[in-house]
Amino acid sequence: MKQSKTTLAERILFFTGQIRQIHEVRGKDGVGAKMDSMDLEKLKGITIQSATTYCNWKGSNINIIDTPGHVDFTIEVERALRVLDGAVLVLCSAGGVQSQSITVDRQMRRYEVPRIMFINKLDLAGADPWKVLNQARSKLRHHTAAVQLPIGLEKAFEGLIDLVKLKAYYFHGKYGEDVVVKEIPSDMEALVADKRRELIETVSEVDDILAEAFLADETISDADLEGAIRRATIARKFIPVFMGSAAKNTGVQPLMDGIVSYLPCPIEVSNYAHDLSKNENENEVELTGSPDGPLVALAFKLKVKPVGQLTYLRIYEGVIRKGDCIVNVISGKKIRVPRLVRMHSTEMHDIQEAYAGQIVAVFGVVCASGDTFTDGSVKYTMTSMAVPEPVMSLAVQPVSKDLAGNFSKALNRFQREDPTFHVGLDPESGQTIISGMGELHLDIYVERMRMEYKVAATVGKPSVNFRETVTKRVDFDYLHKKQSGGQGQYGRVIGYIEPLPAGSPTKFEFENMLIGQAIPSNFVPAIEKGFKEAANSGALIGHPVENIRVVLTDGAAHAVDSSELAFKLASIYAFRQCYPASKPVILEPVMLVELRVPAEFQGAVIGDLNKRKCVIVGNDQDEDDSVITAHGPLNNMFGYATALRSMTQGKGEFTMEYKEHSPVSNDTQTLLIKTYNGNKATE
Ligand SMILES: Nc1nc2c(ncn2[C@@H]2O[C@H](COP(=O)(O)OP(=O)(O)OP(=O)(O)O)[C@@H](O)[C@H]2O)c(=O)[nH]1
Ligand SMILES: [Mg+2]
Repeated sequence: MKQSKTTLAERILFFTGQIRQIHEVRGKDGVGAKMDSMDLEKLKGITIQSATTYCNWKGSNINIIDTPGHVDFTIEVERALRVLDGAVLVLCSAGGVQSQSITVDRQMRRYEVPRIMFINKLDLAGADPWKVLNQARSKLRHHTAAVQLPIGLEKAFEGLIDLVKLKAYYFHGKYGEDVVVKEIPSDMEALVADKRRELIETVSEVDDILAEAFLADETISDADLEGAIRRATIARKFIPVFMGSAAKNTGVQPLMDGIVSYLPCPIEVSNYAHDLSKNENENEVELTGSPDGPLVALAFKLKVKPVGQLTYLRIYEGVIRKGDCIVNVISGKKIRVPRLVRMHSTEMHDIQEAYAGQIVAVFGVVCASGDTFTDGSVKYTMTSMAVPEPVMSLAVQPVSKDLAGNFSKALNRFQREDPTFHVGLDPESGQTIISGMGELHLDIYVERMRMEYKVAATVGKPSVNFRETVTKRVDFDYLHKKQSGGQGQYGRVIGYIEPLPAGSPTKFEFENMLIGQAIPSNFVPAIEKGFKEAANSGALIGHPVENIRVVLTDGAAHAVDSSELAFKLASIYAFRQCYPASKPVILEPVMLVELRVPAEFQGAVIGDLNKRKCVIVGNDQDEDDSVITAHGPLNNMFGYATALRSMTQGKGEFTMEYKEHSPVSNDTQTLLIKTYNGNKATE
């Protein structure tokens, strides 16, 4: 069940005057929400890319990023959390803490982002904010308490009580724009007293000032309580819980008040950079967050437009002005800022200058995402976001040759914009291979290629690159002789092939150990070439043969009929003849897999890993999670993201990286050879 982040963002933009009209995600008017601007987002009703906007609420400037919820687009969440000073974790009051909530909450923790929680959809049947709050305590280990109480629930949901100010709020007018403040209904006074006490107690546990007043039984004013909640939230020791219904326009304005009251402003957050002019161990500098210092800005996202690159910047210190020269600390390049804008989803609003704390975009500045810009007076770099490695690959091909231009244009753009999307060529088949975070991730790009670039593409099955190798020394002695009519061919090669010792830096070695003039030395390069060519395609399944040494010890030549071609052919045939006797094996890429799953799923996950022929090399407990390390064949891991997601209700995370090529099992080898020969026979 979706949490409605985009629906909530739409209300925020409406109440802050950034949009004049509310449009629903997949609404009947066909317009769609402001923050889901991409055609495919409107079509599917899901957020694929995060959208950036800004607003002003009661005098405070707020930059907002609406992120996708789906784990395949996790990079969008990573980069948003990298640059935001505070976050609103939106939960559904019926669905509660879901798998993606856990993942996102873990990311918020990684970037040490203070957060508040919004329990949405109180109008839904089965809405139970207290159940969700308890789940946050147990599943997310949040130290948390409600700062509001609902007046009525489900169909009868009509307003909220503010536990700090002790007032009741109702939302009148067509869009709930008219907030009516009333006294607390008398039948709710006891409950309110109870919940307020719970709030004070919970905050007291992590705030000494409030604890003192609470223990001394002093009366606690609104301002005391508000101050304590703010301190505890910014210190990431407490998460205040707000409630409402975004779609019914109930509770959005108090949430905005909460964002201003409890989340930090830029100068209250510590941000660090590395000073490249200093030693590695002592180069961390704290940024002031003030406009007075030298400019330090992080490029966290970019978009490739037909007319140039749009680069999103978070400014951490200093000021940036249109026309300024800024320096890319990574490349050392000095660039003039031709255009400075504030993004309102896809709209660009031109501005002349921007300050520390703001999120803006520059147009026409080429850089990579993760680059740091300064005014040139300092050499600071900021750490970039965590970029996970792609987990699966697919072969793609445009259906017709005419589409090749647009096909590569689209892939180039996607690859530059999304660091989790990789494009490569399969050296063996020459096909374009795309890699990414999961099936949805790759599907979306194939779909975008069709919608935005009019390129229909065929998609293959995921595959891995096998290799072959020899395990035993074998001798060869091959005479290639053709002396009937015309120019003859004559060449004889004698020697052996053997496996290279483990850990050799090269994958193919050729050694000439000829003594005397059995073969004139000018033919030796052709012999080496012949063996190399033959090793390009092993006899087992046609994949390259690696870790092999070819030694030439003897041979024979003919005064007239020997030629480079004759010796090259002799070598190719010699290799093919002796290769089967060398006990060749197929090698497959083996991955280092690291999993983190809630302990309750450990048994199921390990059982499945065994079935996939993974070897478990580590299994540790980390709080409620099991951290499992395994080595497993990539070929058995396709679809694993999906499998793990369903095995663990989406709560499992894993990373996978290439470790080495190792021999496949005998059964697998037999099967692969059978398939290869079968395919060859049908060709
Ligand atoms: N009953 C009810 N429905 C709501 C409420 N708020 C939003 N919805 C509906 O729930 C759905 C939420 O969709 P989105 O706003 O796109 O959710 P999201 O969290 O942005 O989804 P992703 O970005 O794809 O992760 C929409 O169909 C909304 O109409 C609410 O308060 N009550
Ligand atoms: Mg959304």
